[in-house]
Amino acid sequence: MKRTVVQGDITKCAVDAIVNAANSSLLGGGGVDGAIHRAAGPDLLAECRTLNGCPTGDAKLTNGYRLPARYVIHTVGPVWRGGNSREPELLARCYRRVLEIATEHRLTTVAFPNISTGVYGYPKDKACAIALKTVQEFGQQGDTPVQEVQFVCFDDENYRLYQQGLSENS
Ligand code: AR6
Repeated sequence: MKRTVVQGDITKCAVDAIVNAANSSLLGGGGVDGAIHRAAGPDLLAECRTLNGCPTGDAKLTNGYRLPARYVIHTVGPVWRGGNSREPELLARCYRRVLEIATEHRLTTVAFPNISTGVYGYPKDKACAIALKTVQEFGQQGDTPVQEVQFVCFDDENYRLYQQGLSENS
């Protein structure tokens, strides 16, 4: 499985699925969640209303509607509470659950934002290390149709961290 880093707006990514850093209501919010709902249009919210929310560390798939991506996989990252509230485990679970769902749907390309590193306050360096490691380990387990995972970094700090992390360990 190839891992790549790009800087930019995830709503522009023409991949099989983009990942949304949502909250447990799945009914929209700010940050990347707001951007995805604005770009996808109101049908996305209508489908999200049928899902009955999503627990932290889990994920659910919808259509992409007006997005260039075919699907959106909504996941709910942990709120950073200092690091002793199972945040690392829950963040890793988000990445794994998304890739399990992508695998079930036979998807080939998936683009992730930097889950939990905005409003939810997860330290960017720690979140980056978990994202890279969890995706790498999933790929090594074999048996997935997912060929490429893109880490879509919006801010410069995340972009730097992911470039550095991938160059050190690829
Ligand atoms: N494309 C890619 N990344 C983006 C974009 C974009 N268009 N916009 C922001 N980011 P956040 P969280 C980056 O706050 O921390 C929402 O209100 C941003 O730079 O969107 O998981 C939800 O409804 C940051 O690195 O998500 C939840 O209530 C990353 O996306 C809550 O925020 C994540 O920042 C979730 O908080």
